[in-house]
Order: sequence, then structure tokens, then C-alpha cells
Amino acid sequence: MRKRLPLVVLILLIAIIVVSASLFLWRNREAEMSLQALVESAYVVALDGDDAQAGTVEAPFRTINRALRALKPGDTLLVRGGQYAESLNNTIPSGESWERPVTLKAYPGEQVIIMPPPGAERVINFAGDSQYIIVDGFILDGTHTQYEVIKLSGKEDSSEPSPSHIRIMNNEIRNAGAAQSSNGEYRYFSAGILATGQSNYIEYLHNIIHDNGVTDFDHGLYHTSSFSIIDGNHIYNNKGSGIKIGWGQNARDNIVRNNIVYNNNTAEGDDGQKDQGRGIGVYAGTGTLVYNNIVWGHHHSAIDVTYGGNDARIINNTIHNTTGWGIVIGFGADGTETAQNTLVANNIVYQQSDLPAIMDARGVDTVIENNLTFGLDPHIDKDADTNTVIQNNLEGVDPLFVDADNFDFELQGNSPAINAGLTLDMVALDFNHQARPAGEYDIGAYEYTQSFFLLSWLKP
Ligand SMILES: [Ca+2]
Repeated sequence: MRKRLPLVVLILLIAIIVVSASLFLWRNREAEMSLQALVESAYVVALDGDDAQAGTVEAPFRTINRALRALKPGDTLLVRGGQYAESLNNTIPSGESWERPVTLKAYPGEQVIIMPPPGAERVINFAGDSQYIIVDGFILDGTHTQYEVIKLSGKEDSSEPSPSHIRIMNNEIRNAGAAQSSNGEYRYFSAGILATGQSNYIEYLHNIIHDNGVTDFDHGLYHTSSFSIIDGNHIYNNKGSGIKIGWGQNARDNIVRNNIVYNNNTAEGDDGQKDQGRGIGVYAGTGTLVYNNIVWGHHHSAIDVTYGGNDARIINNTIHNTTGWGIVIGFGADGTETAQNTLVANNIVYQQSDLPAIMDARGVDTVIENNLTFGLDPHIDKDADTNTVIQNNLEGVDPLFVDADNFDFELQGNSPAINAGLTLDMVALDFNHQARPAGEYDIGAYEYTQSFFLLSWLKP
């Protein structure tokens, strides 16, 4: 006789289905209502609008720059789908606080491209003391621009006005400087995003930054300012480095986390070599925190700390098959540059290059511990260092990724990286925002968790 499902299980299953379905409908209804409220309270721009109109959803403006003149702190501008040939050159008004910002947002569910016409310098330039501005959900295309897609034009002198408290989120940032040709000279001015001087408290969240630049000195995201967060971005195919922090200025206390950085350094240098672009370069700044990043593919090094970049923390990153070093400390081009007090901990470096996985060239007081290395040259090496400590690392041990060929760098259940990391408060969450249990940190960007079908299905 066939076994029948016990009645209590059946009732439980039906209850789960009913609750889930109502929860789903309720959430959808809530989202619809909040969109309706947003649309009714926002200014709106559309390609079939008219700048003489009131800028409402029924009577939208035609140009973004017209709409910007109407915005006050707390206002939102929604831009409807289509392509806008405009440059926003210091024309976005400031908000008052993060409670009353000025927000520019692509209309939910619509694709909005801002691509300035030939001759424009940038897609967006923030200058003066612009602050409390959110730019959310656009495709920002520098195909015709001369310089960066976005520039935050801060001044070196803190007594002069600089932009600050700008949130750049959910945008695609591409093709900076594509109108330029390199004509054999080095240029430094077509990064995807460039922040200079005192452009502090900037948040770069969940952007896709790709195919920017002309020469190998043009980076995806080049941030030379302080107190900023670079979180959850995908950065690839840029001519120079993926992310570069600091250069010539004292970039302080920046956080670089949860980013995926791959296959940058697409330009050759004037020596015909691709040896300039880093995945993540930490230069000349203090206190840079780099964690839960995943870096692979063509780069001089996946993570580089040098040129006086001091007190950097390089923690719980996962590096796979970069063409140079995995992590390198204190290796400036002129052979004298150093970095002080760097911590390199809980990183996985899986290399197929013949350079050491982790190299301390000229670091001072570097600590390299609880990392896992594997590949052609899994060594953790030091050269002209001062007081380097290398301890508790797993050298030449396969991390057992789930599927590295398809860029899935989560850990298999029998990975030696599981529970082999140091417990460090500053990386309490992993790449997936899962808590790392104290005393049981894994090495690499992901904390291994057993997956239970029902639990993952019930998660929001
Ligand atoms: Ca663990």
C-alpha cells in the first residue's frame, strides 16, 4: 500500500504556500503604492516633454538640465526612458543632508542613457561645494566626451570648496574618453570616475564600470580623496587599473569592499607591455580597508599597496589567475617606495603566474597571516622588507572553489579555507552579507554556509 502524506504535513505545506503568496502580493502592492507616491511627488523629464511645462508626470520637462533648475533639497527627479544628449556640468543643485538630498533617478523599469554630444568634457562634473546628491540607475556614456564620465572636482586646499557627500549608485559607467586617441603620449584624464582633492564622503555603490580610458594610466575608478566607500561594484575592461585609491594626496580611511574586479589593464604601456594596471591599487593613502573583493584576470597585480600607502588592511579577498602578483607590498616603480604597517590576512590567492602569490618587496612592519595560496608559484615571499611577519599561512593548498572556470569562488564543503581565518571585527560580514561566526572565519571573500533548500527558498 502506498504511503500517504500525513495530514498535518499537508496542512503545514498549504499554510506555507498561502502565507508566502499573500506576502508576495502584499510586497508587490506596497512597491506599486510607493512608486505611485514617488512619481506624484517627483519632477519628471521625458523625451516627449517640453521645458515650458510644469515638469510633472503628465506634463514632463524635455531636458534634464531644465529640470535641475527646479530642484530643491528633498526633491527627486525621475528621468523617463531613452537617450539624452546632455552634459551635467556642475548643474545638479545640492541637498541639505542625507534626510533631504537631491535625487536624480532613472524612472523605475526604464533604461535611461545620458550621452553628451561631441565636444562635451564629461557626462557629470561635481564642483564647488556640491553635496548630498544621489545619482541612481543611469547608463552614463562617455563615448563623445573628452575626459571622465564622472568627475568630483575637489580642491587640494581644504579652505576652498570641494564636493562631498555624493552617492553614485546602480549606474553603468562606460566609454570614458573614447573620443580621444592616445597618440603615443600618456594621458591621465579619462577614468570612468575620478575624485580629486577634498572630494570626501563619497559613496560608490553597485555600479558597473567598464571600458573606460585611453592609456594604461586611465582607471575604472580613481579615488584620491578620503572617508569614502566603494562597495558592490563590478569593474572590468578598463584601460589601466580597476580601482585606484590615492595618489599624490593623502587619501584617508577609505573602504573598498564586496567589489568584483576583473580583466582590467587592457591597454599596453609605451613599452608595449601590459604592466601598469592593478586590480586594486592602494597608493599614498592611510588606513585603506580592502575586504571581500574578488579579483581575477589580467593585471600587474591583483592588489598592490605601495608609494607610501600606510596602515592598509587587505583582508578576506579572493584572487584568481591574475597575470602578475596576487598581493604585492612596497613595490614602487623607482625601486624605493614602501608601505608601512600593512596587514594581509585571510586572503585566498590562486595564481597561474610565475610570480609569488604574495610578495613583500619593501614593506615596513608588514604582517602576512592566515592566507591560503595555490598555483604555479604559491610562495609567500619577502625581499628588502623590514620586520615582516609571515605566519599561519596555508601555502600550496587548493582552496577547492565551487566552480572557478565559471567564476564561482564560493567554497566546497571540504575546503581547507573553512574556519582557517583570523577573527577580525572589521569583516564581520562576507561578500554575500552573511555573518562570519567569531572564531570560525573562513579564508577568502565567502563564508561557507550549508545550503538548506527550504531556508534559501524562504529568504526574502
Ligand atoms: Ca566558517
